[in-house]
Parts: sequence; C-alpha cells; structure tokens
Amino acid sequence: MEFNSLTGVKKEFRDKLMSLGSRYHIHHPFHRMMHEGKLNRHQVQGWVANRYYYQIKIPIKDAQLLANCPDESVRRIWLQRIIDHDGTGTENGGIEAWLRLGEACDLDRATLQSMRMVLPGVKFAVDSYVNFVRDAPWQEGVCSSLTELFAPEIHQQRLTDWPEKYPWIDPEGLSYFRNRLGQARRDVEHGVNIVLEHFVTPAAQSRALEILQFKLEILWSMLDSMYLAYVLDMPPFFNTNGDSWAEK
Ligand code: AHQ
Repeated sequence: MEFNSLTGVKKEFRDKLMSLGSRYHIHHPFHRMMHEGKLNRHQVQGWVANRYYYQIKIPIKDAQLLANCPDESVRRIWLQRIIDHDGTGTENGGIEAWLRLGEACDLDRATLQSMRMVLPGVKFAVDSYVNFVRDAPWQEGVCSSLTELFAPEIHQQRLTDWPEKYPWIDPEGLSYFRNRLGQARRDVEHGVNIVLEHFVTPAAQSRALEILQFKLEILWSMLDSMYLAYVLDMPPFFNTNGDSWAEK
C-alpha cells in the first residue's frame, strides 16, 4: 500500500503518526548543537559512545520481536534488520560501521566495546525499549520502530554537516549514516504497512500513537542524559566525592 496515496481513516491515522515528528530527537538541543557544528570533540565522542549501546541493542530488540511473531512472512522480512546490524560472514553490518565511526572520531573500538562511557540514563532508556518489545505483542513492537519515519532526514543532516562542521572526523567513518538512509526507508515501508493493517479501530490507533510517543521519549531522554553530562558538565555523581563516574 502506497503510504502517500492513502484515503479516509488510514490517511487520518497516517497523518497523526507523522504529526508526532515534531517530537523527534532531531529537535533536541543536543542534536541542534550537532547540526550547527557547536559540539566539541568530547561531546561528539560521548554521543558516539552512548549511541553504540543503542546500536548493539537494536538486533537484540529485533530478535525479541521475531520470537514473538508467528507469521513467517513477516519474520522473513524482519530478519533483514538483524543482518543489517550484525552483518554476515562476508559483509560487515551496522555495528562494525559504528565502531568505525568511533575510530573516525578518535575513539578506539575497545573504549566503545567496554561500554564504560554509557550513561545510566542512556542504558535505562535503551533497555526499556528492548524490554518493551520483548513483552509486547509483535505488532506493537513493529509500531515502536516507526520513529524511523523521521530518521532519513537526521542521517542526511549528519552526512551533509559533519564533513564541513567537524573536519577532524574522517568522512570515511560516516558510512553508517549512508547505509542507514536506504535501510530506514525500506524498514519503515514494511513497518508502516503492518501498523496500518493491524491498528484499525480508534482504540487501537490511539494505542499505536501512545507506543510511538513512548519510543520518541526514549530517543529524547537518551539525549537529555548526554546534554547533562557533556554540555552542562554534570555527569552522574559529578558533585559527590569527586571520583569521576566514567572512570569507575
Ligand atoms: O541507526 C538506527 C537504527 O538502526 C534504528 C532501528 C530503528 C528501530 O528499530 O527502532 N530505529 C533506529 C534509529 C537509528 N538511528 C537513530 C539516529 O538518530 O541515528 C534514529 C533511530 C530511530 O529513529 O528510531
């Protein structure tokens, strides 16, 4: 079903889903600073290291959804999402590309893989996403991925901005964003069709909007934690006995 040629109730529902784009994390102050070239090296590195935790949990989340889904035609398509992140024996996936993004930002792989820079608030937000999909009906899990309706713009923004505004970052490292442009569009088309077909009553459609709002809050609160730590210099326990939280 062509997303843009809907009519009637489905079009109304689609428009309501799209209207939540105003709450997408592209509008978060941290992302606005990134877009305007205002982040320093430490702030970019903090973002990359914390988003690494999100990236490695996406295939776990997708596997949870597969485990809940009895429809092999859906599983066959959804499986690609795991491959996109984990790669195959011959092709690197998004997790490897994210490690290379880290290296392009002068963060070695071991530092990202140690997770020692992952802020508690980021961990709690990401874990709540994985746990939601583990426990929810698979169709609700699909709905929670629809924040990617708004993702192509944010990936394109980084591809456009970073070479000019962060010249110290090796542009080779941006391949994650480049790959994600097409993958996000493909994933969202599949996800939206499932959501439009499954969430048909007014009550179901308000549930779908609630789920999308929940995921928008996850993405927003991840950046809240990063803004506190890296922009306001208030990492967890910054005002206690002085031992730096990240080094523990
Ligand atoms: O890199 C991202 C990614 O692989 C995914 C999978 C999808 C999901 O299943 O929830 N959402 C998502 C997102 C990725 N990148 C975010 C970004 O800002 O770079 C955007 C995020 C999303 O919009 O949900």
